[in-house]
Amino acid sequence: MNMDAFSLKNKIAWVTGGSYGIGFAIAEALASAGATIVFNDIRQELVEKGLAAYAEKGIAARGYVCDVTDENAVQALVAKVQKEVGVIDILVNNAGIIKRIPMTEMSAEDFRKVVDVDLNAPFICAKAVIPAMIEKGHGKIINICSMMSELGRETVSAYAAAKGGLKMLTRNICSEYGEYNIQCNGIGPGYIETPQTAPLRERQPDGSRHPFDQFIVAKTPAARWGTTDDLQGPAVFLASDASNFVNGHVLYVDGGILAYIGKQP
Ligand code: NAP
Ligand code: GCO
Repeated sequence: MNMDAFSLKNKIAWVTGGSYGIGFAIAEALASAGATIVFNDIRQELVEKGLAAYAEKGIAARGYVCDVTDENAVQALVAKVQKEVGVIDILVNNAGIIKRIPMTEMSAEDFRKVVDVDLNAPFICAKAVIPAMIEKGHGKIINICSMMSELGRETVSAYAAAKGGLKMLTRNICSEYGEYNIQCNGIGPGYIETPQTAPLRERQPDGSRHPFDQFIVAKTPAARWGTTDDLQGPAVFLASDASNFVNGHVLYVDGGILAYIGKQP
């Protein structure tokens, strides 16, 4: 097998919400495989922070301020990137939020906000890049799903509904655009150490580990939280020609959580 299949040389990758966290790690990996990195974030200071972080890694990324829930802003961003950098070959729908509120206490407005960022925005961004991918004859879309694409848990109703929908949007983009050599797959990270999960790992006042931290470690065959590094290889695979016959799939990078009933107490 020719390992060049994993190369992303001459490819342009757009990672939404890529200033830090999982998006940044995935962008770093795609850059290591040769891709030119474009990222956006919702605030200028975050874009600046991201640019500095990429520069520290020797990556000449392009950063733009854009709220991925704003279709006009996304369309304008894609046109600007196309003019300044080139046609986007790889889209990573990474930007996401979570609100942990018991469902009966969650406002409809909060529910809508989570669905807007975690499901509507991936639709908006994919819709914006697909026409040029069709014209170019290829494209890769990677949707960052979640354990909650498969499982529910208390307080994350909006997030689980959105991430479950994102799994089906992934399958539908595959179904509708596979004939144009566009592969749309998901990555389903397990529990990963990022700012988004920091509240679930906070040390207790007595110095003990957070109960949820202990729960997740017990639920994970790997007996640890994931790190953003764990997602880098899977992302390069799904962004590269090595996965040209993989479509509509969600690759769970979860240390085995989904396979495991859990350790007997
Ligand atoms: P994070 O640390 O909260 O980072 C999310 C990024 O998305 C931030 O840069 C955030 O910018 C940006 N963002 C949020 N709303 C946006 C919008 N409307 N427009 C543009 N950018 C926006 O999250 P993470 O842990 O890295 O997670 C990244 C993705 O992986 C999310 O989709 C998350 O659901 C998913 N995921 C995470 C885990 C985990 O355990 N961490 C596991 C499975 C899936 P701001 O800082 O300005 O909000
Ligand atoms: C939570 C966590 C999870 C992770 C991730 C798991 O509150 O349960 O935030 O939702 O973010 O999505 O795959």
